[in-house]
Amino acid sequence: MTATELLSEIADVGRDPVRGGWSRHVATPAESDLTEWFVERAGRRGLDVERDGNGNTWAWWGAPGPDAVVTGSHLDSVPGGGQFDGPLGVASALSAVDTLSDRGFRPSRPFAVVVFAEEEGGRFGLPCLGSRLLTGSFDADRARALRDADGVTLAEALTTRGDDPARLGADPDRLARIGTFVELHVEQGRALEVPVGVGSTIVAHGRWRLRFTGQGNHAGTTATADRRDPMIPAAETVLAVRRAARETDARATVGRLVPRPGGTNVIASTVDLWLDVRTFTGSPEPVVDTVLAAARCAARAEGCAVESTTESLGGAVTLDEALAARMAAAIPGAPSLPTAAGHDAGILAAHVPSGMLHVRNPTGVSHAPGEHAEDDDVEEGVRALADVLEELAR
Ligand code: HGY
Ligand code: MN
Ligand code: MN
Ligand code: MN
Repeated sequence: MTATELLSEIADVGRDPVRGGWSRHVATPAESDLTEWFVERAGRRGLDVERDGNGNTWAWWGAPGPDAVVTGSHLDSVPGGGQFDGPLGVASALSAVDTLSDRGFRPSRPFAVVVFAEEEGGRFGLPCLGSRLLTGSFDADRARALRDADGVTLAEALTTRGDDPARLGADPDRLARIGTFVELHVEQGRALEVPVGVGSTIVAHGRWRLRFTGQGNHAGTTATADRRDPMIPAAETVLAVRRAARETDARATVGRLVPRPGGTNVIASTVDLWLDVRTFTGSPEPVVDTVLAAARCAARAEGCAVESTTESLGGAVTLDEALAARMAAAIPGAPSLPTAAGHDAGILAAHVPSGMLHVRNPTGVSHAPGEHAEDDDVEEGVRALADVLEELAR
């Protein structure tokens, strides 16, 4: 099957019936319709499927074993996300297996297609959760206690699914099996002038949550002078984020702001604000320090309190240069491409030689319905991935 056909199946299965669009909030790492779709599609190709203790799904072409060539991506998305971020890598991996089979190729070393769990952190708030747990770069006890928007912990979600939360955590044997990892991903930005680019670097990334606490009260009967309205320092902080980004090369975003209780005629008691910061050079922390100083100042001025929790999601990553050179040699004319998006390849890169292929996105839009890749470029990406995988697994 072509990757385009597989993508349209994923879109049908993963369409969000309530919110519409492609936001396929996967109850991660619990089972979901999309995981079942992948298991069925992999099974049709004679791949042996297994789920690891961290919710990642592995489809082996032949017996699992050491020095495996592994390719894949993720099937979860962000609210209102695009159709390609994640699914393009999974669909292209399955289609590349078809292409290699049609060529009469059989891998001479272990070979797997992997779907990592909760790459966007859309449910439990930590991106690349499945690959971080696999590699031991996030503590399993902290992971079990992560809560979704309804207050359900990851441990509860797993138990409900019939999975065992005790299985979460570093999986050194499984990690040691991976010889090389390659993730094909839709371009997130608009730099490519040819169908396929070879990933070079991944930005440093951090997330912070700020909670402003004031005094809930009546919107009409509370005089302005008597208010301790947490929405005010929150609003000041959103503007401080933009100022801090302008003064550096950082990309800083407030995409989520949650007042509680959330009544139109109610002065909020608390306002939660989530901050996402990426930097190409250095780390995000100095930018966040500037924002936190502004937030504390604004909170004091309004008579509110502010507390912050942080999750440094890792420094900038340089993908394996020897692998990138091998990939570029297999794809004539493919330029090298940095990315400002986080990826499972960036997590694995600290442990195994990891590489990325990016497929041109003419709109440059990502994490929104406008995200796009032309069919011809998608097929070009599959051909490139198949050529790279054949080179690595022969
Ligand atoms: O957030 C990111 O950069 C990625 O798309 N998960
Ligand atoms: Mn994404
Ligand atoms: Mn992605
Ligand atoms: Mn990714």
